[in-house]
Amino acid sequence: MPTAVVTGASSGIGEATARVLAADGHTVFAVARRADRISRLADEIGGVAVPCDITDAEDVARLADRVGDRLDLLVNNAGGAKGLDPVVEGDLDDWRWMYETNVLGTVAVTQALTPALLASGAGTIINVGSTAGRVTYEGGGGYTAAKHALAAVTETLRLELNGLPIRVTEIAPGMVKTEEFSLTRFDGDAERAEAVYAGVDEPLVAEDIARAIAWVAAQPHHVNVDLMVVKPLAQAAQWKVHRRDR
Ligand code: 8X3
Repeated sequence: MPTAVVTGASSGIGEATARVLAADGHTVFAVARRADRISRLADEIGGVAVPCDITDAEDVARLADRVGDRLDLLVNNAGGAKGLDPVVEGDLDDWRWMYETNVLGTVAVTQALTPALLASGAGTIINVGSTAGRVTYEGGGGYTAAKHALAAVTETLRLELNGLPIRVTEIAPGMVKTEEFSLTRFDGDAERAEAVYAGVDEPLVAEDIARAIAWVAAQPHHVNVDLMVVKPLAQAAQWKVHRRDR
């Protein structure tokens, strides 16, 4: 059975991805900080729960030990946004958190698991970026900077791994309505979180991105999908979102 590591598997895109990959025949290592959630998920999908804070070096080393010598697929999904303040008013702790989780955590996990991906002879790394890694928008400074950095890391990795049997993909979702993304951004303010999706017919849901990830992983190994940008029909651009009654 092929094996897959999915970070940020306790909810949203990560959880949905773990489910879809398991249904596609992977043994999934579900990785996140919240042990209770991933252990329930792992029980349901016949996977392995690995409690891990990807920004903690010891946790990441333990993850690599648990995965062992061989890994087919790494989905670096853990990350998120905090705040929607203009750059000149931004909270630097929020910026630090975004860089640590979206960028440095992804790099740490990738470093730790690359030997196992190489050992598979046909490894795949899929980094979950964002449309925020391709454009900028007011208030998005800390998040767009982190996701642009992640896009740069993904592209650099592809260059550096050229000639080795690991392909590297960035999936860049636009507006996805998940349980927690906007709640985290607005520090638990449910009203502000909900307003992001107000009047939008069918924002993407986590399963939409999970299916895209599974499709990329299912291509023959010589097919490297460099970048897949996925937005809801209602979102023509980062800033152009059709909303009912407006
Ligand atoms: C999420 C997309 O529009 O909130 O990655 O930056 S957005």
